[in-house]
Amino acid sequence: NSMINNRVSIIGVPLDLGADRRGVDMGPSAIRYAKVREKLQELGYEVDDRGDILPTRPDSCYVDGTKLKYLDEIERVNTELCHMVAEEIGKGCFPLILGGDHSIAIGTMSGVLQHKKKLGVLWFDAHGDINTAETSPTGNIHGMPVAVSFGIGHERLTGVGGRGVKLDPANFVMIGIRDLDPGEKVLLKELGVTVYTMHEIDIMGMAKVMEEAIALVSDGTDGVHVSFDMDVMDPLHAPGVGTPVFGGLTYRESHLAMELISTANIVTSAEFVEVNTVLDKRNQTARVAVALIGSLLGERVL
Ligand code: 5AB
Ligand code: MN
Ligand code: MN
Ligand code: MN
Repeated sequence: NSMINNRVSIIGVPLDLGADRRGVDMGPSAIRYAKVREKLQELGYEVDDRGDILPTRPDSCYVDGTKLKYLDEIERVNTELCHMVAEEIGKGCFPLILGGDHSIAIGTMSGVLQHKKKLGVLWFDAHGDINTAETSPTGNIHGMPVAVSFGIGHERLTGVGGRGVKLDPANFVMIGIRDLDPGEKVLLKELGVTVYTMHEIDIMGMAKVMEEAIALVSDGTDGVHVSFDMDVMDPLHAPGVGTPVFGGLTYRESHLAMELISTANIVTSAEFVEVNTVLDKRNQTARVAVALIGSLLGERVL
């Protein structure tokens, strides 16, 4: 794998404020318990576990005037994450971020953008995560990172990592989507984001979907980020998620997607988020995450 260098830096972000629900804060611990470091070492990587970026826990839910929950702390954690991701890439390491709720994608992507000005993104999720304060039914920031990455949303979120460098919707692809809020549908169409919902995956098959998706994110880009929300999988395979939606990816479909990305040699950073240990069964979801990380970074049966 020539695009991926052989050094991986693990960064844990035990943040759950973006989901306004306990449980995903233990995601990084659960994924480490499922032996992510050992898996990467087996694959021949030199692994540096940078530990966790620790959020403080406000004892009451601070709500911004625009109804965003825990804006202060989410901005602070993401700013720190942005710097750390940029630093690791600067050292020549592949950043692997363990969540935590999906609001951490704000920090991850802005950090990667410091180095890769034309970044492609493969967004695996049951949800669109493209709400704004105006369209969000919950005020939860984990439903907003995609909008923020396009420069749309609260200025304290779009400002993480500096204004100006934002993602191009033409190189942003969503896979596995099956639950969108009304405002999200409007924005996705307006921006022209390519969305492979479960319907397209059923009809085309995952191999064809990934062939097209990989072409879109690697066209004229200087890097590709994989953002993997565990709720993209069917709750049967990944029960430990905060917002489960029926009709998701099977174990094999998700692995096939990771294997094809790996074979294409395009990925330059990745994050696995939304593992909720409180709702999980014997750490199953964290173990699935580690298996997927293996496939994404080159593991094969033979
Ligand atoms: B996740 C919902 N659209 O905005 C909202 O898990 C759910 O990161 C967001 O994909 C789910 O609150 C966020 C209803
Ligand atoms: Mn998500
Ligand atoms: Mn989701
Ligand atoms: Mn979720």
